[in-house]
Amino acid sequence: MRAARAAGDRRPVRYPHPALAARAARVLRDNDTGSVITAAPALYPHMWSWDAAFISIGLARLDVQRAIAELDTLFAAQWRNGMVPHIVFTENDAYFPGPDRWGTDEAPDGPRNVRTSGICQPPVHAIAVQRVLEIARLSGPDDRIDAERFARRIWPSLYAWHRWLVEYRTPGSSGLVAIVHGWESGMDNSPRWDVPYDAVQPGAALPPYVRKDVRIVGDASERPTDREYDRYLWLIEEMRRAGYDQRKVVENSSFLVGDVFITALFAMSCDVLVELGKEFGQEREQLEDLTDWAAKARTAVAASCHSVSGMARDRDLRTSRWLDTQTIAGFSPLLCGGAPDDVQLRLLSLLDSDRWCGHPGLLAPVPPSVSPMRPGFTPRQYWRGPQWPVVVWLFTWAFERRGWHERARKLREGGIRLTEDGSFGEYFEPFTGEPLGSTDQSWTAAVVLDWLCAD
Ligand code: 9WN
Repeated sequence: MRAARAAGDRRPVRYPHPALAARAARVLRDNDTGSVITAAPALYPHMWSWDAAFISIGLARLDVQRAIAELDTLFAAQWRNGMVPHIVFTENDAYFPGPDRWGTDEAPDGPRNVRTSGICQPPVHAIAVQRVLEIARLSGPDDRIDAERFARRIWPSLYAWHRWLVEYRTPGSSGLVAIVHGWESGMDNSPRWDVPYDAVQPGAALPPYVRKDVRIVGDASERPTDREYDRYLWLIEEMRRAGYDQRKVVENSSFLVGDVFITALFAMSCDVLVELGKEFGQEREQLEDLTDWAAKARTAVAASCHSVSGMARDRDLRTSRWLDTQTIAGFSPLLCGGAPDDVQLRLLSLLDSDRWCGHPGLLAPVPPSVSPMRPGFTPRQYWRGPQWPVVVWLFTWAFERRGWHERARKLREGGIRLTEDGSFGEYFEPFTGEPLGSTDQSWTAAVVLDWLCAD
């Protein structure tokens, strides 16, 4: 089916849904190296942790075995201490920083047979495993049996990953899961991190480097700045010096921030792991751990809410200061629940208002990464304004789970509206719908496929 030219639309093409689904499937197939689906064809030629989780959900709509293989590949790179690394490197050397810059080969807990980065990304993997299982159950008895075996087999690795986050990444009393690098949040240059990054002072010992991303993305202003990259690389330097010993990393890192969005995802993923664990007969003690971690994470998210706006906040754990920047992460309590009713109502009406999804200029009524009404909103720059389909997917998934079906449906329709130009952009300019960053981004294709198949 061909794309239709839409009269009066700000974009020239809109694909009918069956054609859009076929294109999404083709993106996933084309980005498959045989062993991994790369996050994007040129810009990201490796496996990323949270990308792989979303990709497996889209893959399950096409081929349950392939979805299982993708998650297995990621977890084969899990560190011995439990950490799931943010990048699993392929042989391709078109991405910087590559494995040599990370220097994790000597890390005591690193995996032996594969090269990885030395940090993590948001814990959405349990959510992916459960979703793959749900899809497999609809798909037929063989897929169901395979997915159930897989869920039972991978459960202990998921538990170890969650335990790592509690043991090594929940320092201090805020109860928020902490990150030691903006890349760990997955929202790399979000204004959430501006204040803590100001305190990161790259030393003279920062080895020289040449960025590759800005050569691939034609317009460098869609990417983080060089100033930001200096800081990203300096933090890697600090971790190398700490020998990737997690206690030392957390102790010495000049960037240590309690991430409220990750904390909300962690709470939900713990819930999901409990559900899977009960079904597959995991030990009671571990189920109790997970229930306890979920409750603590929820309490931490609720405690972070601003007394006036209701928005959840990150916390700079180096200075013990709340970070008041209002971004999409402020809606974290709507994902995981746990905030008082009045706060939740305030957040819902804010989300619907013209400051967010109801902004009259938006092409699609889904939340941008930063409110278009805030100073500092930059509609073309990465996590500082554009809309990210994958984040929209998280909201649709969480809202369904909370029983808010009508809200979930509206966001899903908005997500499809945003992406029906068939470009599968990494992120989108909110007013024009122009795809930015990479096109044919695997996780965008995956979430669109999941939305379309759920219709
Ligand atoms: C650094 C792969 C990743 C996503 C992140 C996104 C971007 C990397 C980069 O791409 O980050 O990890 O080089 O910009 O911010 O969320 O996982 O798609």
